[in-house]
Amino acid sequence: MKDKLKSIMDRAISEIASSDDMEKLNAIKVNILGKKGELTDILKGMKDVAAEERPKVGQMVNETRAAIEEKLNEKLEEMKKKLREEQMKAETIDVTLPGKKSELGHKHPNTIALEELLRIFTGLGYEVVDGPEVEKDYYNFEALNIPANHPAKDEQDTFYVTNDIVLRTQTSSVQVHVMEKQKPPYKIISPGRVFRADEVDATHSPSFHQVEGLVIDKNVTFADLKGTLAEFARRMFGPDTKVKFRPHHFPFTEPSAEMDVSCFKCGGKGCRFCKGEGWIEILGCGMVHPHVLEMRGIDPDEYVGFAFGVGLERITLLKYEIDDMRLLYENDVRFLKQF
Ligand code: 2NM
Repeated sequence: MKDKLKSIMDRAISEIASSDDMEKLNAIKVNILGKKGELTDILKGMKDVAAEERPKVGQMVNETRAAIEEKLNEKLEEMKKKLREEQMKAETIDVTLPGKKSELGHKHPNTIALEELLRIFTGLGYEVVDGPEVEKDYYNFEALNIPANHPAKDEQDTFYVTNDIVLRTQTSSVQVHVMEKQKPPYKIISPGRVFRADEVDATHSPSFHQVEGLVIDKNVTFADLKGTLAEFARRMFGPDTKVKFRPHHFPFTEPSAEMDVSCFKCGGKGCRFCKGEGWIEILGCGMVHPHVLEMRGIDPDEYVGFAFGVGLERITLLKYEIDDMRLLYENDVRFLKQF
């Protein structure tokens, strides 16, 4: 019996020593210590052992079992340690490597200019409103006193969706909606995308942005228009900016004017930037045409007002001294990063 136990023990030790993975180790455990294992067989054969010998044999079997279990555990720990070490090696992180920077986006120059413009007008008490880019012909043209035969309505100039639906050519259409839904007084500003059937070049694009303002109240005068737009010019282009109004024609305003600002590069002396003029054209404006008010059921003898329209891209190009509008739409990050 003693010999048999010793031979099991020796074989177990050599098998454990030579096994190189956990599965083999487990197989050894099952074969020797398991329910049908060799050591268990010996315990089952105890009934053939003389009664006085049984405690001694039992003790020997238990000691062998304990010794083999210890060897198995030692080997298992060794394997686990080796595995952990290999894993650690594979997962080493070089904390001295430079980190990966994620690219941070920022505002488009048009957005920066728009936000500045809106800050100025909301500061003057204007409310920002928007409306649909696809409009009924009526809201884009007729309600603004633009007659059916007006050249702006030509298919060469306007994108038609159907006969009486257009891509808006100006955001004044938004103001028609406001005048339709709410009673005066109004003091609103409507920024947004507009569309005109233009070929792309340095100063034109079929889609660009406008900001239009409208003030309607009792006793509003042309002096209010001049004061407001002069203040806007000073806040947008610098405190020394001067303004000049030139007579113009718009169907929706009477009288109408275009406003120039003194060149903020040369202060009005004339330079390359203002093409020697000393002045830069900035916006169109005027007193809202009585017919526009009448169409909305607003009595032109009681209410008067002024309106203006600014091309956002024009402001952006001037502000950042960009000489080609196409740069604003190409989304070249090298360009956009500069602002
Ligand atoms: C401009 C120039 C002058 C304008 C007119 C109106 C409305 F709705 F009151 F009729 N909104 N905007 C207007 C006036 C727009 O853009 C160059």
